[in-house]
Amino acid sequence: MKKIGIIMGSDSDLPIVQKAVDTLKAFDIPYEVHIFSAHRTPVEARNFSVNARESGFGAIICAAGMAAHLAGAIAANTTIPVVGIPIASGGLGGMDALLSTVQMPSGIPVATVAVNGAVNAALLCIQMLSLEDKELADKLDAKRKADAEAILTKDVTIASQL
Ligand code: RP5
Repeated sequence: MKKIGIIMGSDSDLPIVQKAVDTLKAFDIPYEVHIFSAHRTPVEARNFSVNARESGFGAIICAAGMAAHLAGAIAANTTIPVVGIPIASGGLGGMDALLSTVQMPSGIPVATVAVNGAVNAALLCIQMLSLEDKELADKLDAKRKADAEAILTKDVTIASQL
C-alpha cells in the first residue's frame, strides 16, 4: 500500500494534525510525519515534494496556518494528490490560512478541507487509496455505517429526554 505524507508548518500545528494521524492509524495506513515550512525550511519542503512519488507516497497532507503556502509549495513540485488543512493560528481565526491554501492557480490543485479539518483530510486520502483496495473500501463503508448508527442512537436518546 502507498503511504501518506503528513507535513505541518510548525510543531504548534500538531494538536490538530494529531487527528489526521489518529485517523490514518485507525485504518492501518502507513504514514510519515514531518515539519517542513514553505518559508522557514523551503529547501527541505521542496526536496520532500520532488521525491515524494518515488518514495512511495500516494498523497500528501499539508497543514499550515497564517500565510499558509505549504500545501501550494508542495503541490508545485509533485503531481501526486495534495490535501491542504488550513490551521486556525494567529489572529484571524484561520480565514488567512483557508484563503492561502484554497486559492490555488489553475494547473496546481490543492484539495482543501475545512479550517482544522484534519479528520476529513485523512479520510480523503484513505478514500483515494481505497480506489485500488477493496478491503479498505469495506472499512470505509463500515465506518460510515457506525457513524450513522451512533447518531441514530443519540437521536433516540435526545427524543426521549427532551
Ligand atoms: C505557520 O505559522 C505554521 O503552520 C503555524 O500554523 C503558524 C505559526 O507557527 P509558529 O510561530 O507557532 O511556529 O507557518
